[in-house]
Amino acid sequence: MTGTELKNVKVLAANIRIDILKMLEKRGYGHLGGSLSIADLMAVLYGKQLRYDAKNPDWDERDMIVLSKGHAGPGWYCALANCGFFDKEWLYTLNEGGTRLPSHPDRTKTPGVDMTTGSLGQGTSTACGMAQGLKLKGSEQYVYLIVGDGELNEGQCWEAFQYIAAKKLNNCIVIIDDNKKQLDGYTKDILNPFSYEEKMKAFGFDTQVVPGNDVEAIDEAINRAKAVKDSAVCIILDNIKGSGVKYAEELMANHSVKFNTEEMVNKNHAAIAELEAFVKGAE
Ligand SMILES: Cc1ncc(C[n+]2csc(CCOP(=O)(O)OP(=O)(O)O)c2C)c(N)n1
Ligand SMILES: [Mg+2]
Repeated sequence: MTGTELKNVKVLAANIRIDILKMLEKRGYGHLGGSLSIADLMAVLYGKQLRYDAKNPDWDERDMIVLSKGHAGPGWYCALANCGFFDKEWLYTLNEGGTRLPSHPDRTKTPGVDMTTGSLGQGTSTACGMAQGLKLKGSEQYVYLIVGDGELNEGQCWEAFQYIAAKKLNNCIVIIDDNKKQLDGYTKDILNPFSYEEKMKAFGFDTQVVPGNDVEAIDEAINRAKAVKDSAVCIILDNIKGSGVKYAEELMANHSVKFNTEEMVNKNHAAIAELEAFVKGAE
């Protein structure tokens, strides 16, 4: 990454976080931790790696994202809004009747969303099918499959991974958001997964582990993954649920959060102000 690219991606990540905080506070509640933990990844994808045309979201040669951990939809919507897919005002209609931004992504409703998700596990299979279809067509498009660590409790994921690895679908970049927590606790306490790295390697994936909040490391890992020609590829984000927003990282129950107390609203406003100061300082 050049210095300018790095700055732009960091600013994009901060803007995504600002909008996540604002939209969820406006809604009164929402999936805070898992949306924040994909902010840096989304910034690298939309700020650097992804081929897309925001004014023509159905462009034939676009890369595609399958956000299998669909409850982090708000994080994705904020990336799309910041990159010109739709007006930022839409963010404040999250999950309302008639909205174009339902709580979980719906490919029939939101520009830039190519696969409907929300039932955990299923996105792994749909991404696998999309990647296989693109391979058969001889297309150079990529599918970025984003999976949660808790989501990996779903057996369906492992069936899809077995297929992706066996067929060497290196156009499906599997990204595991290992943010250590799932809905109501630590992933290791609920169903100890042992080592995802060893598991993915054993399945046949070229596997890299990178800090989930280091945009340069994420970018380099994607570059490396794209250069792998003879096997499936996986990037594990060593991450923190709520990443990049201190109060959210420190909150134990940070999966779905309510903004119904003065304390929460104050903490949220302070976090927004801090991120806005960073963006201003970078200008
Ligand atoms: C099949 C299915 N079972 C249960 C749920 C409810 N659910 C939503 S999010 C979640 C926890 C997911 O944890 P993780 O994948 O680690 O996501 P993150 O930490 O990124 O929020 C659960 C159980 C669901 N959406 N789909
Ligand atoms: Mg998790």
